[in-house]
Amino acid sequence: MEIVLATGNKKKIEEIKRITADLPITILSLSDYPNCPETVEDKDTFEGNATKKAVEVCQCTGKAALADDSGLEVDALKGAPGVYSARYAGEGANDVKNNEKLLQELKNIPQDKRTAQFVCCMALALPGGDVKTFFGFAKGRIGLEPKGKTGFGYDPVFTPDGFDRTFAEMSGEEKDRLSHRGKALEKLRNFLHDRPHL
Ligand code: ITT
Repeated sequence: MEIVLATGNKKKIEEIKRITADLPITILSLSDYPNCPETVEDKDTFEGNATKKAVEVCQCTGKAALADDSGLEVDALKGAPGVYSARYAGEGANDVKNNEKLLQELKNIPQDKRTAQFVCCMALALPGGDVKTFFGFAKGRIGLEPKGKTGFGYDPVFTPDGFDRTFAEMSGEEKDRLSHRGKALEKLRNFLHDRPHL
């Protein structure tokens, strides 16, 4: 089965390819379809944005499309940055600026109140019109300073529950076993396993 990955985020592509390497699917990327327009992410839920991205790419390519909408929900910030995680620091935001803003917002919050979770919604849109969504969550806490060099996004400030290292201090494979994306893709794996002829 061929699936087009409906994401422009190279780090997500790397993780999704690594986690699905043993599945009987061929992953195509948007660079194979340069005429597909970029989806405007204007929904206020992960599921809404993931579904919109997957459906638009499925319609444009005529092939099954898999989208990932994900982000970080911080309890002390009432769930922010949430669906706005990629652009938290505003126009021209990047990972360093987003992490700086997050640490600044949390500067008066004590360690035991810095709880957070990563959320990932993967949406699989099929050419017949069906859309399936799969969620994954990773609970943890936000540190006082960035640590580690691997991964992307908020990985240097996020330590998963039960560990004393950030995602950015772990190998990719270790992060995959614990991460929101790894868990959502585990559900996709089971879905595809039960439907070998999709
Ligand atoms: P696409 O929409 O093209 O897939 P994007 O980067 O804009 O790429 P999102 O809108 O889903 O993707 O935003 C996800 C943001 O959430 C991402 O840019 C990071 O800031 C954060 N994020 C998601 N998963 C993460 C992870 O595994 N580790 C660290 N940060 C993550």
